[in-house]
Amino acid sequence: EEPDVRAAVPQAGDPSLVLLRRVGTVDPASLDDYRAAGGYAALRRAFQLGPLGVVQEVAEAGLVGRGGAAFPAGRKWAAVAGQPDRPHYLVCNADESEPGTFKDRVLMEGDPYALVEAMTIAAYATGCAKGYLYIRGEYPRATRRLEHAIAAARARGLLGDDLLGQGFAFDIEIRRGAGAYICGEETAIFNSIEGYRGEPRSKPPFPVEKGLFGKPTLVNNVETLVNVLPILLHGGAAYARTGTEASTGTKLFCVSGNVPRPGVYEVPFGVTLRELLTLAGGTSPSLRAVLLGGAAGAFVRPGELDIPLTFEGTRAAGATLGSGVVLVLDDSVDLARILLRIAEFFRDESCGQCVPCRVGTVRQEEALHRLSRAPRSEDVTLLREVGQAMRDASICGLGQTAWNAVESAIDRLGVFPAPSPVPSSPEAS
Ligand code: L3W
Ligand code: SF4
Repeated sequence: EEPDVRAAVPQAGDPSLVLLRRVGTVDPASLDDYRAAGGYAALRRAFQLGPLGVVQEVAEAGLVGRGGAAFPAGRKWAAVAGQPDRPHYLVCNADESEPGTFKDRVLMEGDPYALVEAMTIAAYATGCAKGYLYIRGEYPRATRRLEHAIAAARARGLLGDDLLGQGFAFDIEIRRGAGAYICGEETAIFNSIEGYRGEPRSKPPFPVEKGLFGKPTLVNNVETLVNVLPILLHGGAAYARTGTEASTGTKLFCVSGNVPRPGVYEVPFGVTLRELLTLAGGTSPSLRAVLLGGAAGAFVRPGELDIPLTFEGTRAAGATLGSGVVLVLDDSVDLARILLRIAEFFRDESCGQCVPCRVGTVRQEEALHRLSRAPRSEDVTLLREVGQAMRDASICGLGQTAWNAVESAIDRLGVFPAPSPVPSSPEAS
């Protein structure tokens, strides 16, 4: 039996938490507990505001997507709400598969009704009668808890034909992934739900216009949706007072690796990486690097721990927040092996649909294997050329970001330094 969710939330019970405030303190099976802890007050508020009012609050909050791309949620919601084509669909992306990411799992296992309520609000605001919760196949406990929460909500009239007597109909169907990372890409999810191979579609058209079954579709990550609850409870403007101007609210970070207290941490945007790591027990003098943003992210050096954890701050430092991965590596870790593992992951998970990614991820892994045996500057040059081709010409985010971590390890950490030139012999001169 896997350890329960509480073990993954070192801050459980801290009254300053927003997104994690119920995790580890309420019974995730009990709708009564959820309501007693403030559940369903946000949906009631949504009904008072009306669909347009909800979209306005989300826009005013400055909420941006938490899956890695940070697209403004208010713009997405307004775009779906304004589409004349019907029906509209809602898809919650719960296919959390980025290596080192486990925040959505903690939310779903520890506070499943929050996601059900947040999906209901999103559907109400954007005119969706049907929602799909696309959940990672390797999350059986989260799936069971959500199945239970959906059934309990339906039994109490919180899902179904006429929610709380408001004349609004909405229901949620769970679809389980089957182990492919690419099925977390939003358009690959649509193909998977429709019964096709989980391959990304070319964008545009964006899902807001033509998504699931060719209809306007709102796709948001679990954490993005759960943020809508505090936004409605306190108002968008109040929500936006936490964090920075461009990164509002709080963020869940998945801290793992060589730290004393790994787990999911919730902090306001703007705290520094050093402050976050202090919460997790601090780092040792043997710290070598921190991988920020996951396999598609970048390495940060020990001298850069004062980087502010915001979208703009990490971008300015040549890194990314991604989905919130903070993987701490000390000098006991063989970095070349970590890079090989990342390259193997992308090669394995590439759907193979487009050449730059299908071939590039293989070439990248081969070059890293050669480099781990003997540094050769030709292989570093090859990695750069292949990496640039993947970034420029791949259809989706997997191929576009498959070289990010390797590039940053070479450029920022000095992995695979160029061999010193062989001194020229006196005869040659
Ligand atoms: C309407 C436009 N909508 C963009 C929408 C688009 C999508 C969102 C972001 O994710 C990230 C990467 C990694 N009109 C629009 C529009 N949209 N322009 O905005 O779009 P995009 O294309 O920037 O990003 P994306 O392909 O959705 C790429 C991260 O994902 N990643 C892995 C993430 C893994 C997890 C996890 O395991 N939980 O999140 C890998 O690449 O950080 O930034 O909805 O439709 N003009
Ligand atoms: Fe598939 Fe890779 Fe192309 Fe994405 S970039 S569509 S994963 S082959």
